[in-house]
Amino acid sequence: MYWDEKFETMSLDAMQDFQLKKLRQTVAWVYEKVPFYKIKLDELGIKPADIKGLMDLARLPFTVKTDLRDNYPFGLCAVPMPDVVRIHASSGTTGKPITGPYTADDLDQWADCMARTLFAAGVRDNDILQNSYGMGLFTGGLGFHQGAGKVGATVIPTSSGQTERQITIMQDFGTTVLCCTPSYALTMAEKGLQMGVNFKNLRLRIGIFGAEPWTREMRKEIEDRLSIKAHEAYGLTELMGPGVAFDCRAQDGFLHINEDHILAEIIDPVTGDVLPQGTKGELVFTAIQRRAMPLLRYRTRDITLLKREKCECGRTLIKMEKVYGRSDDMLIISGVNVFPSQIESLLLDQKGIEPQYVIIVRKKGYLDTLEVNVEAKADIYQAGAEKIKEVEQNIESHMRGLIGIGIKIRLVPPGTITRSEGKAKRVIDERK
Ligand code: DLL
Repeated sequence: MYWDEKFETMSLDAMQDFQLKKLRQTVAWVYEKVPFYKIKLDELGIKPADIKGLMDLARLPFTVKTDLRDNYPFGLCAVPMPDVVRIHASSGTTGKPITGPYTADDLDQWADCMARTLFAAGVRDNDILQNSYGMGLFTGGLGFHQGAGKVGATVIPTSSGQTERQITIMQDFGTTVLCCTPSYALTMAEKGLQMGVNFKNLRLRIGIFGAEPWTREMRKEIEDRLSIKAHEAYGLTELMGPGVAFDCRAQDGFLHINEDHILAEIIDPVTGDVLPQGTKGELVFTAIQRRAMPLLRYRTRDITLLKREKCECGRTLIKMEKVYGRSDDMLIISGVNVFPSQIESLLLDQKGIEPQYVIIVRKKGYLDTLEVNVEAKADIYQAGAEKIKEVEQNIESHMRGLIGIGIKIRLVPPGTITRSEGKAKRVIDERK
């Protein structure tokens, strides 16, 4: 069962023919409409007609985050303002926000990509979908809203926050599908428990989580606590928002990319060279159907790998592995590269702790040090200092064995780490 069987199960030959046609149209479009791209392509001596095969994608210039900031707010927009019907934006960590303008047709395509995401997770028109992604400039809220509208599910647009009310609504309205960030799902599970709710007795059966990295271990944790199947959505404001990639019933840690809309490549983040399938590197996307702001070879800074293989769900769309994290989130401790997600996955394997943690990076002399504050389970905390030390030491030696560097583990009292209602802040870098 597919939302769009034609494209989701297309043969590789047909897909590549389609992609080439759309890529050529897009390059011609931005060459004509966006001075930024005309200058870049002219500098490289490339005319739109030179794009003869998908191989030529690698000849096109990259677009990077600073290009968007330098052209803020609408310098990369390819249509006049009357044709723009919506603008989203992401806050960004520094400087100006990143803007995402859409034409009416762009919005429709986005809703379609979101409908594929929801349908693949098992959402149907008889579902009651609680949308707890932030509504507003963030693409999560409205992206899910429109997709759910296409599928015909009953939408409850709660947005994020007011967690107690979320749980009450979930009980009273009979929510069957929950959409929010994985860290907020965890916050809800905890609040529900405090309110005396047994999630097994609710109608909730599916969650669709994304917008931040989360490990397979975290997925299991959320599935157990909320008594649901947890699915995943991936995307970014620059490309449309959620709907870029989604997982299916295989739940194998890989997500199908809507490659009839977006071409994916993996590059070496240092040299910019395209890497072969199966190699981990930086994900680069080219939007081939959008008209308001189609980006060429946009460097996401997200680290993952691509894989094209038969999927048990029957979809032929290329797959990307769950995102390990962003290249800018990678920590280099004593010369060893560590992703916060690696720490999460090792941590969540351990006994005596809650899945609430924060990683603190400090500089001691010339050395960078890592400390992880993680909440103790209530019974461990009550058992006293000796028990706490034992758990800390167990986790430290487990981590040293697997990551190869010393990480200081500090158990903190239950409930003391700030709970997330959106994207969790898991790393505090005190070196900056
Ligand atoms: O987070 C869009 C979104 C909303 C995706 C709701 C899924 C669900 P931005 O705020 O622009 O857009 O942030 C995009 O978030 O480059 C990744 O680094 C990260 N990200 C998004 N989804 C995932 C995911 C939305 N499933 C940035 N796993 C991206 C890991 C993710 N990281």
